Amino acid sequence: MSNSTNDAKKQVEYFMQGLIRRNPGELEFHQAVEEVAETLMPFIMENDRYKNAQILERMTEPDRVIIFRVSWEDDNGNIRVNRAWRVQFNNSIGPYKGGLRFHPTVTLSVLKFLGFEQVFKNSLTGLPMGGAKGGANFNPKGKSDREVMRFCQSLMIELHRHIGEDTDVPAGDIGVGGREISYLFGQYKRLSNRFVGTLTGKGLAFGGSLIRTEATGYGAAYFMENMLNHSGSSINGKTVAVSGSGNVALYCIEKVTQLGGKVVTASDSSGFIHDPDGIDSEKLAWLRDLKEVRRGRIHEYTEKFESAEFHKDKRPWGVKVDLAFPCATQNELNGDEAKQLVDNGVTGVAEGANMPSTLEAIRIFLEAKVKFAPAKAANAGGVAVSGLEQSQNALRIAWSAEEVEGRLKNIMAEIHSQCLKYGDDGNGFVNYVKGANLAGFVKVADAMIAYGVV
Ligand code: NDP
Ligand code: 2IT
Repeated sequence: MSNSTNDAKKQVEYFMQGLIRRNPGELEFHQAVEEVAETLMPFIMENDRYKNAQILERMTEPDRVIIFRVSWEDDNGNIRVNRAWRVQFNNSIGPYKGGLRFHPTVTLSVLKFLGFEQVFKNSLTGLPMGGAKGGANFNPKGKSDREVMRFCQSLMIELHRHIGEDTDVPAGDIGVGGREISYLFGQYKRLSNRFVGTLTGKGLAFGGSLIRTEATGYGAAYFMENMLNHSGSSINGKTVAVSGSGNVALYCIEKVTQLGGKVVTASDSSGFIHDPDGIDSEKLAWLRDLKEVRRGRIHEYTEKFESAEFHKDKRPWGVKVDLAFPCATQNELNGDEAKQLVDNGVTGVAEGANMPSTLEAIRIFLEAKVKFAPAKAANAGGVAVSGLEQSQNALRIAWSAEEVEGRLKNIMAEIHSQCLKYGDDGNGFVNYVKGANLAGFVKVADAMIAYGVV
């Protein structure tokens, strides 16, 4: 190991000790920062401009965190209490922007990791957006529409004073889709008495953008296609594993299939299905109805399609595939599973979910020279089209689906170029983790330094 690599390693250790001391127990946040610090530290140490500015210390401390109680009444008249947060991480290059997550596992640590990554991701899109994340430890599963509505309305009574079209613009994430955004936006409009684009992911009748629903999954597929094209290959003819069966997974499956790939898996928190014949467009339409309309469970797929098998409580990474798209949740692909994928000949992995791969899994992919697209790059299509929804709202116009998808495709290609600029090792291998972290970092860091000591 060279001296400078050794120094950078020591600096990362020292930096992480401080971060862990300041943020005890926030394991997901530590993990997200460590991944960034490992790739950024050598660059920062070589550039006095960033080193002297204590820029990593500043960028890992959110601008502010809002924590509040959400009380609501269930269908039986019981009073229920949840906790909600909005982590406004960094608005150096634009208004805060990022999703809301409703899931029982939501904690401050989870929202800080998501908010921190959002800062880099939004910077990579090239659009003027800062980074934030929010949500609640509320479980929408098994709740009636009216219960979800009352929860959303109660949450917005507090949240509305902290957001605005030029201040902070929330959107969806796990457990927050079209239904929830509609309730949230309806309540925001009543409280503020203004019709403005303060949330994205809205319905098409009230300011939503075409292709926003599809954008994250489509974008991940486009990014994979960009990576493969760069080495003279493509998705066409490849066998593909996807995890999850929510918003990101469903539209990732759709675009991969359109690009000629054969998707053989999908999952939810109860297990995964393996369909060696592939989830074609007809089966996908059925799966979308199961998940988006009937809110059913993934095993029902095997009752409908006999070619498939259900693997209870298992994840799809043991299936032999060429490409993998983890699209469910954080830490859903560990070191052993990464090794299994590599042993089975995987050549490309694109993260549709946020931080689905553990640090060990990422190291294994990079060592094996797998084309590995980190979430900040691969799933940036969702927030990018949210940015386009904001633009359309500000202009009071609506673009066609072709217009929006064309822009999405260009943005994903531009993110790919940015990753090459900073991640190409010159020997034919691209480290997209390094590329995405550095490209996302430079713009935000330069803005912060320009503002002085902030
Ligand atoms: P959805 O709520 O639509 O779907 C989530 C999917 O992941 C479901 O299949 C769900 O299964 C599964 N899942 C969630 N939590 C767990 C868990 N703890 N263990 C196993 N499976 C789980 O969410 P999205 O598709 O919107 O989000 C998926 C991922 O993509 C998240 O990491 C999110 O942050 C990220 N993302 C989303 C964007 C968007 O635009 N929506 C943009 C960029 C990233 P089950 O139904 O059983 O819970
Ligand atoms: O993680 C993400 O990028 C999202 N959940 C989308 C955020 C947004 O503002 O569209």
